[in-house]
Amino acid sequence: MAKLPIITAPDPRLKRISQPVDSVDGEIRKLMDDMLETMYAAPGIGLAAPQVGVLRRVIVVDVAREGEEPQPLKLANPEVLWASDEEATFEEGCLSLPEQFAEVVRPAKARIRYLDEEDEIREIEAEGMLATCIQHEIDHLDGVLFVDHISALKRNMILRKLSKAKKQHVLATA
Ligand code: GNR
Ligand code: NI
Repeated sequence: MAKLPIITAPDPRLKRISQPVDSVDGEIRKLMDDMLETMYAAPGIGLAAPQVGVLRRVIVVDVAREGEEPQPLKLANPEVLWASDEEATFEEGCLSLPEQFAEVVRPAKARIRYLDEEDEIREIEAEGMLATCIQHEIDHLDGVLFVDHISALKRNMILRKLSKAKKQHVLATA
């Protein structure tokens, strides 16, 4: 396993559409394992392949709390088959938007179809934090960040802050 560097905004790779995998083979399984290691180290509750610079439709998620049994999920080509009319609001963060948080409204429940690490088609119905996290990760595969779901005012505040921080970092490390 290997820990991979996480891309932060602004970066054009975070706005691209990721390509489906043909099948979950050894290479994709290694990517899933490296992404889980990267996610746990961050720490985070989800990670999408484009966040580590790989534009493929692969995500990993584990919403188990500290002290609970880990519940790692590895999903390739995840698709929302159904989303509830009922909505839920969670305070979201993103490893690609470090230290930035905002309340985001999304469908409270969703039925997801995906390929598991054995290349088998599976479906799960998610609710609560798991539903929010999976939707957040699928958004990444379509170049969408949580700030795209909030007001332009809040979005621009966050994106300007990150842009400034990156420029400062470049200057400080030049
Ligand atoms: O670690 C993460 N926490 C989180 C909190 C609320 C809603 C979504 C998330 S996902 C985020 C990790 C991440 O950036 N995944 O893409
Ligand atoms: Ni994210």
